[in-house]
Amino acid sequence: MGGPNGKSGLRLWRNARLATMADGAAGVGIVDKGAIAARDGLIVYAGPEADMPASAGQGAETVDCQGRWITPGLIDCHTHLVYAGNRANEFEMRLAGATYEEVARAGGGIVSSVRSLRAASEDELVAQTLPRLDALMAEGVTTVEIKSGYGLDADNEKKSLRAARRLANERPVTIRTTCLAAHALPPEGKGDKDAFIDLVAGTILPEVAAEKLADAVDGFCEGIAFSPEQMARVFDKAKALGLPVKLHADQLSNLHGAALAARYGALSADHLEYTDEAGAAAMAKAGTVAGILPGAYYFIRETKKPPVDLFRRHGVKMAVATDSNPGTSPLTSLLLTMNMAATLFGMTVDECLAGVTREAARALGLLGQTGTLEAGKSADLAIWDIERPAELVYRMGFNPLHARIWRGQ
Ligand code: DI6
Ligand code: FE
Repeated sequence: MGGPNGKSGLRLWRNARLATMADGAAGVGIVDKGAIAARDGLIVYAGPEADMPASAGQGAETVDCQGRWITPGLIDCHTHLVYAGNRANEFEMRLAGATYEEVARAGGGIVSSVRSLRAASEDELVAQTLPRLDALMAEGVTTVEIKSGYGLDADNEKKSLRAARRLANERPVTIRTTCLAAHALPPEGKGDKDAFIDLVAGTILPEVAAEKLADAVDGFCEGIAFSPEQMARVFDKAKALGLPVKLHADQLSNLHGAALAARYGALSADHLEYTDEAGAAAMAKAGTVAGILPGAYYFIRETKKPPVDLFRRHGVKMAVATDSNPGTSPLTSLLLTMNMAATLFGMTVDECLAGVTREAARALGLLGQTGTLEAGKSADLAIWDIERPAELVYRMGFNPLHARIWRGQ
């Protein structure tokens, strides 16, 4: 035995049941009497304990999992986790009969979160976001994507992205940041969306890229936000800056956002309630992942469901994420999100589990590093007190996490 975490950095989890989620494995890739060995935070072996090469476990600090299940650490690939304040007041207005649009006209909506975020310091943003991040991590989440989009000017967009990056110093978790400057027109935009897109492409994105604050660029393509032509200008700039793109597409109407995202080789197109067959076919061809977000559908009581069957038929990969945000999805449970994806959209248990592991990693361009239990990947693990993987999707509001491992620790 080495010392804590082994002098050699070797760790071994044995006597476990694995859901490896490996691409191409049947179902969730079950290994009944499994073991995982890691060296310096990377998996060196994941598979049947009986087949493990002796060298993989020699001298390792060993954990007997007593038959517990191990899945890859969960990945929330679409969140707006960094914001200030909340919008519980708007929730009450909507309960009293107001629509999302009426609330926005009364000075609420995204713009109210913009006011709050601009008034908050970077330290305050970090402090206000940590409890939400902790809630996700308490359920075995090891990677979180976080978007800006409540700053809507260069300084405040950069402040949000810096706050998001700082969370990775505060907690053992992988953070990926996305610049969503093209989220809404800020109050000072005075109705001129094209001029704001000039600002996004001409100033905000170049400054964000120069300071390496974002791993990707996102936008909100919708009647109440930006047109496909405006989004294309944002994407052209992102490509020129070497940043991958993704899109909030077809959430409230079909502007053919899915096809637009596919044309730009987007990592993912998300929401997709109104996506048509041509959109699904284009996404399949481009390898663009569908981001399924049942939290927003539930919270704003949408009735149009994303065409999960079309995605299956065309072979579009599906990720599942919380879309955690103060306006349409104040949700910080990826386990409950899986339950919603199954109950509301008819996704299978295997699809839900893949959606918060392998496919979420793919949606972030991180499939080479995490998202499955395979040699060469980061030892990001969730160890569960369950009898079968379906329990992770079946429960509502119960957390069976036993332990969470990030990069072998
Ligand atoms: N789609 C959404 O549902 C959220 N953003 C987006 O692009 C709404 C965010 C909010 O209301 O604060
Ligand atoms: Fe979103």
